[in-house]
Amino acid sequence: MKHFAKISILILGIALFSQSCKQVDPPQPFGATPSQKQMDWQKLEYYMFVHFGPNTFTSVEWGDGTEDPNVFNPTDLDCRQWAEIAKNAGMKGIILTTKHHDGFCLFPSKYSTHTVRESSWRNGQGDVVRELSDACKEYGLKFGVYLSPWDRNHPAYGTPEYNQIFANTLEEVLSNYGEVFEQWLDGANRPGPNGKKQVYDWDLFHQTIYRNQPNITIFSDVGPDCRWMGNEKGIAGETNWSTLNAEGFAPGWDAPAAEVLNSGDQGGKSWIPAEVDVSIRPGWFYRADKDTGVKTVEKLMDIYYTSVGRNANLLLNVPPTPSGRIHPIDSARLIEFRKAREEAFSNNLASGANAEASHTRGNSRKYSANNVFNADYDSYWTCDDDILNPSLEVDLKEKQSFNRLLLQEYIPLGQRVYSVNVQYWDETANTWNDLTQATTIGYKRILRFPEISTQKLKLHFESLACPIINGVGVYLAEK
Ligand code: FUL
Repeated sequence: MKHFAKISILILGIALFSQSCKQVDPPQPFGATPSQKQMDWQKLEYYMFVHFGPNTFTSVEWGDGTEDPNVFNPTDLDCRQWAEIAKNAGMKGIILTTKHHDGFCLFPSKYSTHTVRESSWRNGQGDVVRELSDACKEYGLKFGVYLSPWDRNHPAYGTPEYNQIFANTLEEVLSNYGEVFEQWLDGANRPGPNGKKQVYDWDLFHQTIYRNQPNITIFSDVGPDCRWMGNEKGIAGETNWSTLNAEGFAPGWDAPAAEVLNSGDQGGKSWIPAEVDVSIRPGWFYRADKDTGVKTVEKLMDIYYTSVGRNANLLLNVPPTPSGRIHPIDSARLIEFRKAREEAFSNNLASGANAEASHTRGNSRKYSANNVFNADYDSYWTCDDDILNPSLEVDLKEKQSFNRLLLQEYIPLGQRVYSVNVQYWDETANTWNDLTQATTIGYKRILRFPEISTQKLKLHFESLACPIINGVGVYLAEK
């Protein structure tokens, strides 16, 4: 009999082992999903915006296109300094205003008479786009371009001819300076110098952009590749879907309401993730009288939590001074901001934790709960297709004090979770108590709450399709 029991246990063991090793198919993608280039873009998380041009010298936000090109005269332009600062700040790239609403081109465009060529700066031989794109290559940074379709200088603005002129200008910038990771298309559209409003040919613009840079991400109010998130304060929606119903909408006046852009559309037809654009200073362009208005590190951390911490990329504007260099106040602040992020997120208190899930897909080890702790982006915990409300218990192995919880959904298979409720274990009362809750997760979600000491957490998910979680981190950030 004893012998028989041993054999039975062995058979059971083998059965369980082979069950856990058997090939269980991953979940099918759910709804709209990111392309590979959108995934690459999302992983950049944080990069620099640079507003630079005649406005830097005239102290206005919107030049009207009548400014003398000679006002543009940086005495000590140093794009390598911008790149070095961006690199040291932990940023992954730089997007430059190559042509703002005043129409002035920071490169010698063939399609305009309002450019660096018409200025006496470097005897009309200068090219800021060349210098910055070279500096980005040297420092291993991505290079992106902003070009305003709205042009307050160009005489053809407001006529059908302008569309081709703008497409030609895009082509110039996108074919002469190497790889461009993002094309920033500003939706602003007001009457031009002749009082006429332009009807933009977005299809022509998009075709031109993709023809020259097949891997580029196009930003506008409504994508097609990433979207504006509805304000310039750095605050993405607490609910933030990377999906949007963009059909029938266009950038500018025809864009969806700001609140819609802020939260995206649950179940939206297209994958159009949010990008948060915000300035480190009160305006987009440098003004000496705003040197005291550079955002504090606390404010920048807040913005980090409401952008990267809410499933959006952060595009932080750092405008150079009329000398052509970034002000020391701004660069010092960027380093403090980097240190604050490192201080908060360098020590993951869940790195050696153990997780138990209420459900695991096919009971397969391939989808086991502990996958949420490893660094491999493509390994995750998930459940069978019909499980929409599973829970995950995290055992930190010992009591830990913390005040941040970082969650990541495996978005290559779509954004699914619409609610997560977090409880902590109260060992004295022997109960699970509510700690915090959130709606969407997406690529990355960081939850903030008052410091708590506990050994165990329980996460309850509610999801449109079986949730797929590839990251859980627990941190203690300075208050
Ligand atoms: C807006 C522009 O009008 C501002 O000047 C700035 O460039 C900002 C990033 O986009 O639409």
